[in-house]
Amino acid sequence: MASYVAGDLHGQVRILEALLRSVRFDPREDRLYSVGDVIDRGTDTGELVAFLHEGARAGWFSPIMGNHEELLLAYLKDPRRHGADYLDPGFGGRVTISALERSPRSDDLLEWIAGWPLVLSLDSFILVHGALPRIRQSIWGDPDLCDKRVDSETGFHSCLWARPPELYPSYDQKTVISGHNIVQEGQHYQDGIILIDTGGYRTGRLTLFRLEDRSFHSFQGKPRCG
Ligand SMILES: [Mn+2]
Repeated sequence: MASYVAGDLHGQVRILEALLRSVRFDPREDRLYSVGDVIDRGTDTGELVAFLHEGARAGWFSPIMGNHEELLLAYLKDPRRHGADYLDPGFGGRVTISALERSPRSDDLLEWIAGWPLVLSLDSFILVHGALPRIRQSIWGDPDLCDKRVDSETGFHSCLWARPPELYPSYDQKTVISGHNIVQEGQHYQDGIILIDTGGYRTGRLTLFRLEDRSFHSFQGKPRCG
């Protein structure tokens, strides 16, 4: 059995399938985690979400929330307030909205996405989309702060939107695995922090990190974007 963490997928279901084949992923034994930003940008977002929803039901897939999922949910609650940001071509929300409009199961899918946790703590690893919020006056982050540190105007969680240099290792010595900030190759960004978003929606390159032997696995495909 092996456990893999995928970087930001943004609808790139074809590249994910090829990557899973290349590591001989076996859904009967192996596990796949996502660090969020499953949706938006990619024209196959609807197909990817349906595939992963099946995976969650079958027990081989576990996601956490990304800033794209957070803005989607905010947009659906208040389209007038968040429409300009979410539907901006640079953010890429339109493909997700049209996929939801076409899906007979959109209510199920949205309920599922709304339940994704902000952070996931495993034995030796912590998954968070952007970064752990910093414990004040320290160099450490704390997963328990993820649901507490919110932007006072938007209510958005800082752990989903953080950019360098605001990335902090966890005080409990677990290795933090994040997406959101694009790197050329999956890498040890600094002690205790691993970054695995290789910008697949524009580079065509998706990356997995295997927990058991701390190895990186990438596949170079062709992105399909809206
Ligand atoms: Mn992101």
